[in-house]
Amino acid sequence: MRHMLTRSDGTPSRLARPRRILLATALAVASTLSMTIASPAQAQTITLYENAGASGRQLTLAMSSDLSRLGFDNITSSIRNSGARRCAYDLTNYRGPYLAIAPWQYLPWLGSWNDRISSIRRC
Ligand SMILES: [Ca+2]
Repeated sequence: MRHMLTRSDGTPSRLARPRRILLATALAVASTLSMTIASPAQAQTITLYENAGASGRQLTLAMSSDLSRLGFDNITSSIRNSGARRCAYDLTNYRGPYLAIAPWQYLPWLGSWNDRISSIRRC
């Protein structure tokens, strides 16, 4: 197809340029749309990571969760919150001291809260 739009001297014909611009515009619109659609879904989740810097095993939660039931008790080392404020509790069933996590906050290392979180919910 591209050969048909190329002159004998190898330069693109006048038809080729508008088509390329149209394609670029379509890609830009598609990219904008996918970002717009993705944001509301992500806004409801928080992801816990086994290791620092958002690495190792991970668990993404959309609702209040007791981590002992999910095999993720006392192992979280970093957190990426993709949504509303949440509280991470030292004990099961949302008890004990808690760590407040701001909306959209990324915590690459939990410091004194490393390997402590046992339950988490919006607060
Ligand atoms: Ca704990």
